[in-house]
Amino acid sequence: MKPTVLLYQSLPEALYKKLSSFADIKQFDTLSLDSNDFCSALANASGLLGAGGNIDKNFIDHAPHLKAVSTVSVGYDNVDVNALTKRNIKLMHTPTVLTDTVADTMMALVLAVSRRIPELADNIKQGLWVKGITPDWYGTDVHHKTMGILGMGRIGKALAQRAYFGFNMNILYHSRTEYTDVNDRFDAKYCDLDMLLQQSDFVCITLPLTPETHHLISKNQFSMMKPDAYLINAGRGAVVDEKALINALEQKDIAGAGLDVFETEPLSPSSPLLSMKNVVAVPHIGSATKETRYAMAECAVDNLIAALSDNVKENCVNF
Ligand code: 8YV
Repeated sequence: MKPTVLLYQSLPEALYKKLSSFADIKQFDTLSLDSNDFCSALANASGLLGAGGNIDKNFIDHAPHLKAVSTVSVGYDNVDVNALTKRNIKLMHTPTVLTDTVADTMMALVLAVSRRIPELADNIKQGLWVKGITPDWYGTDVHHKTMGILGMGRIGKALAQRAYFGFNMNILYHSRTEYTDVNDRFDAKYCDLDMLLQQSDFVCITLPLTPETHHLISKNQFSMMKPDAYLINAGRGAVVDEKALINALEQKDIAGAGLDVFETEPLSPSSPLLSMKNVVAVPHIGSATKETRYAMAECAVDNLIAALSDNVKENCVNF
């Protein structure tokens, strides 16, 4: 008998077919314990596949037969991993396929905010380009500046590669571990957080959200940054204390921010961040290209099939 899989996002047709040849699929738009249909599907499901939502102990208590959760993401801060582990439920994720795409997004934010691309592109559209440009439209150079990378996992390394080889940047980084290969390849310097904040022109966050990283960047940390430095965040919103960020931008403690992630998503249209010219905010698009989202979905389907067949070779978070 085929296992039952609860799918809570859409899948490209070929991947849906692949999964349905292995499992009976019950599809929903989101995770919703308020719906009876959803709860009865969850009660029978061996596998769960989708992205986001709050997968906590209460949620998995509704899933007595669950054997594997396959998230279409690298991050899993929305999942209570301990609760899954206690129940012997595997958590699968997609750590490798999105690395380059997220690093590209971060570099795009670095350039967009420092060279003021969205702001100045908008000026043309508004008919404001009527003579040669004046210094008030000048941006700030990226090449040969110092990039400080917080978190040196796959994405941190891919960002360092772009910044060092593509833009001749100096690389500082802070992470749990020092990596000699990173030091050697990118002539990078491992340092503590304070030094990174004090010396970087671009402070780039690639960290996951954990109890240790929650609000790691707050009022004190902004006060250590150079007034002409930029904050770039494509890790998780809550690594940064957003109120303190807004305050730092208002007080001109820092020059600007390029943000892909926010404490609450979707970001409220009334957020003060959206009325600041020196903020480039994008709607959590780090991995959102056609190619990478397909690869992530494919990886998640393969992960779930492997986990439900007791054939896991990679991408398992907890076993
Ligand atoms: C996506 C991400 O937003 O993988 C992650 O952890 O943050 C992004 O790639 C996520 O996968 C939602 O689909």
